Amino acid sequence: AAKLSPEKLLCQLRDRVNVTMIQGSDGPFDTSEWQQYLPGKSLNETVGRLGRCAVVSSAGSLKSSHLGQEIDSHDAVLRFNGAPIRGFQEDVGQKTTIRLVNSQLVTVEEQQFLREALYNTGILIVWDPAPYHAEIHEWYRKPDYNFFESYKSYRSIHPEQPFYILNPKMQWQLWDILQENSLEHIQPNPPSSGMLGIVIMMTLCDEVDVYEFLPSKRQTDVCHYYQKFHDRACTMGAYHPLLFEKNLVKHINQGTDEDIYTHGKVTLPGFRNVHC
Ligand code: NCC
Repeated sequence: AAKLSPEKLLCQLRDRVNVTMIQGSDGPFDTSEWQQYLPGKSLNETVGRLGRCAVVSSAGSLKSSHLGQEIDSHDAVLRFNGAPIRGFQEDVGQKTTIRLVNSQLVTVEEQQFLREALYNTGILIVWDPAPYHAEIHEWYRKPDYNFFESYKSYRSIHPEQPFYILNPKMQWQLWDILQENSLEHIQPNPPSSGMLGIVIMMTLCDEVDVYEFLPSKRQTDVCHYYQKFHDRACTMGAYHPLLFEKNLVKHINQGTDEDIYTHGKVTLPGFRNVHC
């Protein structure tokens, strides 16, 4: 497969990756029971039009980065899973507009998820690794993690907090583009939360700065900025096609290599500003 130019690749992402949240009109969620749980407003209505946005990876290389102020200067900030703020503001900032969590966290770590104050700020979005190009009905019958009951519990405890379920079609539309633009065969596992979050923000914002997804000079085997755990697979990928995601993001970066090296920063256009 020949690699597309950055401009063409951006057009493919804009036109083929359909970023939507599950709505009450989507079967099998079109029941009166589900109507009580799914948010009434769309994500677009909830966030409004966003200008400059930041996506903060959870990488260990954020430690001692002093990027907090720069990150908080954005109109909106997206974070992942259980990535904390308290005690790390200097490096990762304190604003959280959206938190994207995987279904494993919501299910396996349900008690923490329901209790920890960390999750009560901003808009929550959960995603689940659905079978390849499965219809919503098929996915609903066999999700990777059955997070639906935990989702309902959370909604009952925090009915005012917007909490969306990502339409699972998006991950495979994105995966297809990753595969088409890679020379190697990619295992059919869904993209990481990081890559999904980047594309979600590209649909909502005019411009997206991504921090420490492409590692800076601080690159380390320490998995997360908030833990002492070492594992190179966190940065390079094992289950998720992380290396391919990072190559693609590098290809469409509109910022400088210097910004990557010093700040781990990549700048991407929002899809509104992509003209095909
Ligand atoms: O680690 P995780 O990811 O929560 O990180 C969020 C995103 O940041 C980017 N990242 C992270 C670490 C690193 N050294 N380099 C990076 O680039 C990645 O883009 C990553 O997606 C996930 O994607 O949802 C993941 O979730 C964890 C875990 O489930 C959650 O943290 C909840 O505890 C997965 N780890 C395990 O299952 C052990 C991880 O594989 C993927």
